[in-house]
Amino acid sequence: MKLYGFFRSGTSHRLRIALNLKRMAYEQVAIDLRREQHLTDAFKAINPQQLVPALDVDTSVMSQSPAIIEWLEERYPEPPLLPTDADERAHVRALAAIVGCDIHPVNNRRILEALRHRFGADEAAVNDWCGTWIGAGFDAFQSLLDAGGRSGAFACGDRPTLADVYLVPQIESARRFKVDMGRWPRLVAIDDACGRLEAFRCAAPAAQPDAG
Ligand SMILES: N[C@@H](CCC(=O)N[C@@H](CS)C(=O)NCC(=O)O)C(=O)O
Repeated sequence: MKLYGFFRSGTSHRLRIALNLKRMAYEQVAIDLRREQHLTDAFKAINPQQLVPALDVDTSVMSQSPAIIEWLEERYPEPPLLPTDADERAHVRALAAIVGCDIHPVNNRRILEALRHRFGADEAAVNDWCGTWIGAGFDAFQSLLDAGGRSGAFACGDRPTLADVYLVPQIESARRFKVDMGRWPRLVAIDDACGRLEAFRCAAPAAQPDAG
């Protein structure tokens, strides 16, 4: 497998975590978003949407991290990233969707570039924008955890699920945008628990060959 990604991209980060948890071997191809390598014709031929990540699995090139992660779960069910119970699966998917559908898209690079160049936002305004949507999403994430009354070190029980796969990169990004994580102690505790697992540590942006 060949993963086209960028060390600091949250969606690449979440896919690396999922691949590592599934113990998949993969080669990495760095697409430097700072140098707009994703906007080249060469990368457009790989992913017409010109976003990372993309995963070349020999028979096809897949895009959209949620679709790729669900494919991984179906194709390589062990270890599972979703609970067996349907209600629990819905809970885990809801937590993942808070990040994947409601936080990440509005804080993506191209949105922030539009805020800067079309609407004159400076870095303080950009951080404020990101903090607003991260805060709203993390409030909901933590409320859902508190309301669920589930125990365990991870978002849903004693082993990582999709909810953790999505949460950890979003916390990494929140810290980059200088969001004070003090408001969400439970999320910080989950991040710490994930950080004790090699699959998460090896997926961290700082651990990638293109980090810098
Ligand atoms: N929904 C897509 C989003 C992919 C995405 O937006 N990736 C970001 C990096 S985290 C990107 O390539 N951004 C380039 C840009 O915004 O210019 C997924 O989950 O794969």
